[in-house]
Amino acid sequence: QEYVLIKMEILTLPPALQQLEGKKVVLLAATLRPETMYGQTNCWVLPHEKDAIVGERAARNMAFQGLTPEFGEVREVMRVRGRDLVGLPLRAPLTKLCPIYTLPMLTISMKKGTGVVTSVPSDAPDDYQALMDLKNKPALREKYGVKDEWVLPFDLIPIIEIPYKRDDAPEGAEPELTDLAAKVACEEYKVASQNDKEKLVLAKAKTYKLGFYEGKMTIGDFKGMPVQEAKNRVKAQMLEENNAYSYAEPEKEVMSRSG
Ligand code: ZZB
Repeated sequence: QEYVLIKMEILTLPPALQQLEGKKVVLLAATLRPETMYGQTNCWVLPHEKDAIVGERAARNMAFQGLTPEFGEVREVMRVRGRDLVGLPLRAPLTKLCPIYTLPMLTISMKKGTGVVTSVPSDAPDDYQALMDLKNKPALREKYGVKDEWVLPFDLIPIIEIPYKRDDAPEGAEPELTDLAAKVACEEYKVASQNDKEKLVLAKAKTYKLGFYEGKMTIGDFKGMPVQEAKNRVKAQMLEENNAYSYAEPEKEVMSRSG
């Protein structure tokens, strides 16, 4: 899997990261959709007590791709819990919003990417639903210590226009144009919470496919361009401006002997 790791700079360090005071500290979020970074509204971390935030697996993979100071070596500075990272103000590339905040998402996999996930609720159904859960459920915000102002003012940013056809549309019907494909897909598949795994798989497959093959950028330097072309251009631009790294990951964990 060929990911882009985007740098999300922490603007104010939380107590848990005080020992890094004076340094520039970034969260690295793995994305397969660099062209959607214009639509970021927040960042996700897994808040459960038991999880360290940067997967050791990801750190080891990075070390073997020249992303650490010494090839193949990971130096652990400290461990942080996802919970301690909720509510960080971040500056992320390309989105017009600054700061955006880290929020809890309960379905993050620590076996994929870095465990930090950037959120594009206009085009990623998981992000859309997790954001709606937080917006609509004060009890959920309270449970994870999420302040209203980290969530409620943040609206979807339209970035890609897609001709969307519902599965049950009559043969030959015109597709409806949408620039909020994730919302439309969550509605089509009746997703009610971020834990609706099966429905979200369908919604995600559909938005991935439509977005990639038929989407057109409506924002940014590559406005008007098909997503397929814009993707590598946006990626190259972020790499050039030192806002991102290229990062590959084996589909299966082939590097681990024990697994
Ligand atoms: C921004 C984005 C915009 C994404 C979009 C998707 C979409 P995949 O295909 O299953 O490998 N992601 C990254 N790491 C994790 C993780 N550890 N746990 C859960 N989700 C993670 O999924 C890769 C995508 O899942 C990544 O690309 C990231 O979200 C998220 F419009 O980044 B993406 C239709 C999807 N659209």
